[in-house]
Amino acid sequence: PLIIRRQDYLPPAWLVPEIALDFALGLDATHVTAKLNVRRNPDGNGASVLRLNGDQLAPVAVRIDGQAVNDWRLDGPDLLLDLPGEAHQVTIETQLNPAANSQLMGLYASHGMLCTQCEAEGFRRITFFPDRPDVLSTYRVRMSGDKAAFPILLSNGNCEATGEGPDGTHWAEWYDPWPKPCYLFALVAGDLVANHDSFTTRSGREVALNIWVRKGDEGRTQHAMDSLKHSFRWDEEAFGREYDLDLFNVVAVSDFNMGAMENKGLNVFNTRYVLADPDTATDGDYDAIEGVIGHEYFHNWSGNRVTCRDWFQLSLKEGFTVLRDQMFSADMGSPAVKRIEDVRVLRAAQFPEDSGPLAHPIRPDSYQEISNFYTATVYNKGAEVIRMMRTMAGPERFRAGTDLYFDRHDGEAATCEDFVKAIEDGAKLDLTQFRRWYSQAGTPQVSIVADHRDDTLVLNMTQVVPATLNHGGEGQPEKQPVPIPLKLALFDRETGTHRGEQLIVLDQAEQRFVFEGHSRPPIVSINRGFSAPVAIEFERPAKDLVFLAAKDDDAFARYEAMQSLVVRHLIAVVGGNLDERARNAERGAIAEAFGAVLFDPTLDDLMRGELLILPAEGYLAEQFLVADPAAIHAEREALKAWLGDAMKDDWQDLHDRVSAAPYSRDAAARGARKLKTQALAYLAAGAPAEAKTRAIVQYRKADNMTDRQGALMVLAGLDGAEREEALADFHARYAGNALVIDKWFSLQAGSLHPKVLEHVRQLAEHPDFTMNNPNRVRALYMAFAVNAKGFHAASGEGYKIIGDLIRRLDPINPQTAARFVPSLGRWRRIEPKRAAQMRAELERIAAEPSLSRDVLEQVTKSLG
Ligand code: HT7
Ligand code: ZN
Repeated sequence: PLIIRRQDYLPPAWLVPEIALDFALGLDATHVTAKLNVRRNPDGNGASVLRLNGDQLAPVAVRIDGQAVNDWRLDGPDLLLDLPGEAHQVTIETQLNPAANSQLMGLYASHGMLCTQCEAEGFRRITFFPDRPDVLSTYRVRMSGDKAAFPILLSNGNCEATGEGPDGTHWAEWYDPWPKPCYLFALVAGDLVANHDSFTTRSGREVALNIWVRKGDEGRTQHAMDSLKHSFRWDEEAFGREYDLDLFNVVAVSDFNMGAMENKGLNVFNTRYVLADPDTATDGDYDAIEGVIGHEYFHNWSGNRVTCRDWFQLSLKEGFTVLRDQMFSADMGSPAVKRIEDVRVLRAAQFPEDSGPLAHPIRPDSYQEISNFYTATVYNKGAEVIRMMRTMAGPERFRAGTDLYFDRHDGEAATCEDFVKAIEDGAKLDLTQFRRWYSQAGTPQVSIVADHRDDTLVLNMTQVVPATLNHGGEGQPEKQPVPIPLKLALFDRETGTHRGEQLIVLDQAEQRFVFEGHSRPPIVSINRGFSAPVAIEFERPAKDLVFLAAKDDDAFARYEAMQSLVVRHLIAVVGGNLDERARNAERGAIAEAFGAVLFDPTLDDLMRGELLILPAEGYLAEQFLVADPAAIHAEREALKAWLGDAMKDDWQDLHDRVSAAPYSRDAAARGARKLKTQALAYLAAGAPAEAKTRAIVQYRKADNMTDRQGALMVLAGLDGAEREEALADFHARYAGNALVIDKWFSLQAGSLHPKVLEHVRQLAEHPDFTMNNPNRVRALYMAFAVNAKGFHAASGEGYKIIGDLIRRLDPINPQTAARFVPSLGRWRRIEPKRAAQMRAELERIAAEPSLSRDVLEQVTKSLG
């Protein structure tokens, strides 16, 4: 396979300052004429050959400076032209079949509309072009098509002219004055309606805002519109960034490979991150919409105005933009709850990546297929790395750094190094050693031993960044220490107070931190706010954790103490290291901490809900070198059942209290809904009959999707006619609403029901299931792949289901297929019997005669 390496970067030989595109649109035949004004790059290698990337394209016609030529040649998928002069006009015609494009990259059809997805390398499926992010052009786009089929014609920038054509056709011409890489090009044509609004920027520019959806969906766009306006305002206030066109369009598409796409002035969204109303969207859906709308909008500066030099720099825009969307959501809601949720995502998705065969630094060194690098490492760890810079600099100095970055690199294709240097210069921070965070994969493991003598506390710390062998790739066997900023507070165990938060930076392999003036051994609250994305090992008495869980004034630290209490208990029981008495004592300590949380009047319900969540099975598995997923599942469920039974009255009281709250979108009502389903879930584990009765009532009375889905989730895991009735009712009630039917698939595939494997097989045959819609595929199979009970079934059947899916989906949508490989790729960290079954499944995939580059890369690296 061809391996692309970061070190091999060369500037482009030719630049394309302008491109004019003409689209004669049709669902199964679209004709594209591209006129490229090209000129030799003074910083290039001087070659006279112009390489234009293509992917499954054949040129219909090629002209140079208006003259037809036929001495062009193909090099694999690419078109090569010899150009004698300094500057030329190159015209290329191509013919596409959007309806046949099941990969959803390039120009494709979705429910009668046409739309594009060009990041990372989709533009080369539309026309031949130097498809790399350091070639920036202004775009003039003309499109024509049947007016009845495509009444709305959109592209980037501003619409400059429209008109009627022959035979019921019409046309529109768009011009985007901001030079951009081709991955930010977009076109949409379809029968759409909009929610129209406007926003006035701080300098007085009036921006028209439109959210385009299919007819009938317009009533579900208001939350997205509100989120968009909040995003515009927030970026002005938090980062000094103003919008730079008179128009901002968002289009919702139901067939989409990812969440959304930040095309300049024309964001294209998965419907999932646009459409919401209380009857069909959960509180989680509302939050996700706000976050993704913000994320794509913030890319206008972090990604579009300053873009990436090459795809190795992806975290430059993605890590930074994730940090920006996290800060935005924190400011719009509860910062404490948002931080906990973000850490939970990091631990569930990124920590396993960092310790598995696909580990890579946030700035990777090589790739075969760039789509495989849109990862939790590049996005979420990338955000954590920039967050650490902010923690070390403080908010004001960090802002000076980002101001300098935007000023210095506006209009450029920049690198991660450019970003670090700008923060270094603007925030006045020495980041020499910190740069290792960009080049080393793996989650640093910090060990802490506390030693208290006289009135002095010494924290002896070590850090190890584990070797990441990246089987099949070059790997990183040896690592250097990284600077780890740790926020810390020392609580006096008698007064229950501390003298203020401090920031220490662990930057050696071994280091001592001395704290004087503590006559009693203090209780150490460390990595407050999750100030560094590391794993911490710190042996301490359960009573210290119970104290922190009940009293820490840092919300994240409180959550962390709760998690640690449960994690260490479950590690011990799974390892068979606790006798009955010790187990009961530990369960008692956990119940005590749960009680403190349940009855703490200072907590709001949203935060209370966070503190009552048990650590995820995936995160527990991470704590073992080799994990037994069945044992982890069984013990976690046993603890849940014990808590459900031992605290039955408390859960019932809680369920009664929160059920009385009327529906509203305010924080108190959202907190009540979160606790409602949590109480049900604990009851379902410990007192199933009681849970069933309550779940049926909750389902029937529900006036919103959060309650209805929560109740159905509990029922879907229990046996009996009520389960079938509720599922049938849900399906009938929401027939035709794709996003809600997705939930119906997910609830069953993710359920604790003993027949989940059989259910998943049946659901794959359901008339509503299709391999051509990524949302539907993910709804069924992602929900299943993270359902440890089903996926890790002792028979190996769960692995086979995912293996079969990958093989069947690969020819249809390789990008989506490849996203399922990591679940099988974790076999080295699973007990031997299951590991062999997982590996065999990977081998079965590898034996397929014509795998996509996407799946092949992930499978070969996973087999190692
Ligand atoms: N920047 C966008 C990435 C994206 C994408 C990448 C590969 C294939 C399809 C895709 N759709 C969107 C999304 C974002 O991070 O904002
Ligand atoms: Zn992004």
